Amino acid sequence: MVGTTLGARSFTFSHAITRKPGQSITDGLRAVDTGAPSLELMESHHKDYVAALKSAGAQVVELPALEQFPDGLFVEDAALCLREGAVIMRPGAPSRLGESAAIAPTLLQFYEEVAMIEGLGQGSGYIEGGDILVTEREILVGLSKRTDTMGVKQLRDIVSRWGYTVREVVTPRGVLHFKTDCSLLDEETILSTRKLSNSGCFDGYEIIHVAEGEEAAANTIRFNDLVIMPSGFPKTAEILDKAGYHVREIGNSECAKLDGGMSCLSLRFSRFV
Ligand code: CIR
Repeated sequence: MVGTTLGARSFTFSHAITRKPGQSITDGLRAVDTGAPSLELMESHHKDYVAALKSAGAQVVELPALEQFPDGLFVEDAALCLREGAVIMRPGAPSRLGESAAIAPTLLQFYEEVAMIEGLGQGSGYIEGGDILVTEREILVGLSKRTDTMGVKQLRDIVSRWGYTVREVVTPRGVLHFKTDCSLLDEETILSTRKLSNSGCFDGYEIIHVAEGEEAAANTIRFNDLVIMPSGFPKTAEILDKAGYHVREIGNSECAKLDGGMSCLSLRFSRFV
């Protein structure tokens, strides 16, 4: 397999935080209404997702549902967890702003340093975790409807203290988050849609493209040795398998109705105690 170096900080993790879906998921944000998600089926997929993380070696902190935040299960958008510290995001979706405060107590259990993105007036200073791709050499942040330049600037100011370089890129029009269309597979390799990689933002990396017609397979997670991807994309699963990755497929039909996928459902990080 390509890139199995133990200790790669961009995909070697000890912990994950997840949040259970609640009854209010039917009010979750979505670009296009393709029908109400089933809580029962979503819960079942969520259990499989948590089990996959555990099988990859994660200690999983499973937070209870937050009914006042229908999108609260997409914990990735509320924070960025790095080895040196955590950064609490400031979601660009008004209904999700309060998720930041809700995740803070959990982060404080693990981190001495927890920084915050601040609002800067005139509706600026927004950033969501779904727009942030951490690779071994840099942090890419895609501007989107949820993430603006002032949000990226603040993130850069915070994480540059910890030695990280932030590169501002652009999320394609009509795509919710930067990582809706890409994922890290290893130190050098990105899984991407052609639409995103055509922008040139991954020049210098190895790129594996999702199969044509399987664009929704681009949002996966690499957690230690495992690549967790949504089920229903057999050609992309085969491409990854042939490239030597250990793939686990998880049902995502219900989260997909809310534009959510594998990365959104967890915060992944390392704490060595
Ligand atoms: C939203 O629109 O905010 C949610 N329904 C989906 C969030 C997905 N999060 C992610 O891609 N990181």
